Amino acid sequence: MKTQVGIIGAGPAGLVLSHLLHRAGIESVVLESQTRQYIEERVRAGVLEQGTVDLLNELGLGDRMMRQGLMHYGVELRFAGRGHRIDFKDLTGGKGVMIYAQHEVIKDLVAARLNAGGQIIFEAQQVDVHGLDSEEPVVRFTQNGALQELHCDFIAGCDGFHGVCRDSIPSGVLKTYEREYPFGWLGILAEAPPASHELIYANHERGFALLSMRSPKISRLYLQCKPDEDLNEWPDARIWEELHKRFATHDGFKLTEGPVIQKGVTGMRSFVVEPMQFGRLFLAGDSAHIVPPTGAKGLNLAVADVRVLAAGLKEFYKTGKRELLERYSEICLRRVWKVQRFSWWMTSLLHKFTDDPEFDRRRQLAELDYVTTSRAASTTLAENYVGLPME
Ligand code: FAS
Ligand code: PHB
Repeated sequence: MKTQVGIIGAGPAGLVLSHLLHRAGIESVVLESQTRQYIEERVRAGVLEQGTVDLLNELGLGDRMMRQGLMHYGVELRFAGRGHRIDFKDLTGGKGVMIYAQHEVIKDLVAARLNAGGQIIFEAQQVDVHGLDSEEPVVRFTQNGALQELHCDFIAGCDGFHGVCRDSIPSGVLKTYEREYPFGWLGILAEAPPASHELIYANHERGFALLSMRSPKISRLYLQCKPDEDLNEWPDARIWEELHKRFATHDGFKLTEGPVIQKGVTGMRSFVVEPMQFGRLFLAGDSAHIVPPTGAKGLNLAVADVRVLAAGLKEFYKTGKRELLERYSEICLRRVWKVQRFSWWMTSLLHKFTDDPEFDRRRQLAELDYVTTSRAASTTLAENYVGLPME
């Protein structure tokens, strides 16, 4: 098999890239190790920045999102028993975020790509890459037990944190930056109408909690837990009891309960590799960086990376020039580190650090008080949350 760009991974990064390349008249083949059903049902992110929403609409992929998604123009920060709204519309000149589940985005992207005659090879096993520093890199994989080779001009490593592409770069080339957090998130999906029409980020002495949603009937709730929390110790009743405590307010806020249809624990880390390219291999999304989900940035940063990569590939195929491709890492990493900073800051502002002395707890509350009473400080949060402008 031969194509121009071999894309490994059918997550937000790989699929958006395949659409951007298609629009630029550049061929690509997407290789995905899982089944179509698996990736279309995998519960992950839920918040799309204004820029991601605009790009999906620009690509003609946003119809269902605009019909079924929930546009939000603010969030609530809750602490010391009181809620404080951050008004995105007022603070960012009208921008907002779209609440639309990642797996719904994946469904839309896969369907549109296949309807346009695009090639997505599901259940591609034993994927590995060769000749990254040659003019014609090769992706080898097995499909139904048969060995296949995909010859391409470039490889996009969109295979997530646990993929093969990052590790295929020779040792010594990449520099890794990492921070592990001493907690995780226990997340549930519940058939319960969300108790608030906007997201609530709660800082509580018992730990962080987040009220999010997927639809007017489905709530998505998270609470801070141990990184290796044992779900068996969390029957639904205990989860609801803890959530009630962490969202409690002086004016009697009531959380709506309902059947829990999915629950899981995710660890929290900040991770970046530099550079994000080696020879003809370009890393994008979680294969190059991970952010803690407190800033709701993971999916959006993956999309931001492939916008830069697509522009570089378009310049190369149209003009033969490689300037943008050579600056790919530099351009992406400027945004990656700003988003890392914001995600770390939201995580530090809202979570309980057990080993922190009382001083830090009071400092956290003072920062929350400042962020929710200073226009300058709340503007900083708002402009980062809705998404910083693309370079
Ligand atoms: P992805 O991981 O989405 O996609 C990579 C794809 O590559 C996958 O489909 C995988 O199956 C495939 N793949 C892997 N290895 C392969 C191989 N060897 N060969 C072929 N294919 C291979 N972000 C938020 O903003 N908010 C959230 O609430 C949130 N929740 C999350 C919850 C969880 C459990 C996780 C893990 C992440 C969450 N994230 C969240 C972050 C998430 O949204 C990611 O940032 C986003 O999926 C990144 O997209 P990709 O880089 O495309 O990687
Ligand atoms: C979600 O809806 O899953 C979600 C929302 C906001 C976050 C993280 C996750 O910060």
